[in-house]
Amino acid sequence: MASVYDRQVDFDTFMEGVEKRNPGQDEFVQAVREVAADVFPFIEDKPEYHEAQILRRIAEPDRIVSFRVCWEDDDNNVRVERGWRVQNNNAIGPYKGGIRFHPTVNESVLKFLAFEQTFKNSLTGLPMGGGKGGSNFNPRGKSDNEVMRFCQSFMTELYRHIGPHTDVPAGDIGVGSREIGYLFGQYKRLTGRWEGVLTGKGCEYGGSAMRPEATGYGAVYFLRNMLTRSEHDVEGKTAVISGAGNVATHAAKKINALGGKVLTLSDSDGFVHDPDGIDQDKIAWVRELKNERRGRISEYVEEFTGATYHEGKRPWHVECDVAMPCATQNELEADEARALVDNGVMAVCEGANMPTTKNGVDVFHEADVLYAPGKAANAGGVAVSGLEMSQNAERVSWNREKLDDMLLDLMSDIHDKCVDRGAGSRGRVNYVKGANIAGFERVAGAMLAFGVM
Ligand code: NDP
Ligand code: 2IT
Repeated sequence: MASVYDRQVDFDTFMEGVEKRNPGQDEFVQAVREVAADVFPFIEDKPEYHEAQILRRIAEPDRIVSFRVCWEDDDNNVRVERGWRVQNNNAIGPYKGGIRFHPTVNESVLKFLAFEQTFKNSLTGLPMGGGKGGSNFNPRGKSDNEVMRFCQSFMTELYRHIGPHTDVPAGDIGVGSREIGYLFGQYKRLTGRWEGVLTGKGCEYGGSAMRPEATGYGAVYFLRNMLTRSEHDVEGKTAVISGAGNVATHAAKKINALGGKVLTLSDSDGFVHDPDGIDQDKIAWVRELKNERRGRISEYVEEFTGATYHEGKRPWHVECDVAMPCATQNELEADEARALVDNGVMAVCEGANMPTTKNGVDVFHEADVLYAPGKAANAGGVAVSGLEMSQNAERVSWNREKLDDMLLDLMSDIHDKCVDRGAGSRGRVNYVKGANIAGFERVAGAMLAFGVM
């Protein structure tokens, strides 16, 4: 039997080792398994990758920094949370990836996100390695001052590990423009330097136009590329979207702009179904609800008649042409995937990271549904982050039109890479395989060049 030290271990032995070394880290093991399932057949006849243990090295973060974050709430209680930064791989550029504030954050979640980010960033073609950070801090119900104090305390630890040439964080769940402002301000105060250490900044202080929109718009551009390839279009299609945050609302806006109709949005408490369509005015209202009033999606039905709210439920049983999970990981399971297929879904395009479970993905593949994994479809966000880094380095700012054109090109390019590497029989494309192999090749090529480290 092969041991984990054999030069050419097989997939099962490799995964056994990953499980053994990462006990209880289910999300991380899930993400590694999904990539390894495609990479192993690809490197079968490439002994140099085996000998250099490339995949094993990518699946072992370069380092994980974890720290205590103390802050005082508005009633002067001392609160203690945990913060992390997972620096997964910097073979092709500085570590790059978001920061997530959510009570479900733990080391497994951040390790899976940093691992996925490594492949996603590679697919963009830009010089960015993979990282992710965050805290189990729950922003829900906190005042602006509490969030500010938390962010300042978080950055007081994080600042020594990041920099424009080492590691460049951005936003993710629970970290939007308000939080990036507090984090950037504290970094500047601590170091005395104004530099492009974070992306997703406000436009007043070095942020890029189109960055807030980029993930959601980019995901819809990817969806359109998939549909076009099979001679369809977004126009006239109904879309079921989960989430009501940055990615979900921008995806919804672009679906509307291209002539589609958005039927649902959700948050962690439930979803709203609006058969009349969630048009641009309604989306503007949702964005104000979420970003200014910090409200819940359930309030939608008090504002707009004809819509229904479904407490504790996810939207995947609503009949639609396309589905876009844009909330969080493992939010679309096999039975829900089956419901979508039974209802005639034609394409599933992920705005979130790993929102579909492994069994759910299998359902889509077996049913021949066009299915785009997050690491390809949601890469527009980090790609425009990369463009924000370029603008900061050059001390220039580009306009929306130029950036939107660049985003369109970047998404087409990622789509083409997936088609090229994921081509199957009878013109079919396995976008998961395409994204995994194309993402892997570039990082692996760089790692081989560096030798053993
Ligand atoms: P936001 O914080 O703006 O919105 C997150 C949304 O998802 C909220 O509606 C939130 O509801 C919901 N949500 C969060 N956690 C859960 C959960 N455990 N169960 C159900 N719903 C949940 O985050 P973003 O829109 O930025 O991120 C959404 C997804 O997109 C994430 O997977 C993120 O990693 C991914 N992503 C984000 C990018 C970006 O540029 N922002 C780039 C690429 C990917 P509630 O308010 O109830 O928590
Ligand atoms: O998951 C992601 O790609 C992000 N949260 C965005 C990362 C970034 O650095 O812009």
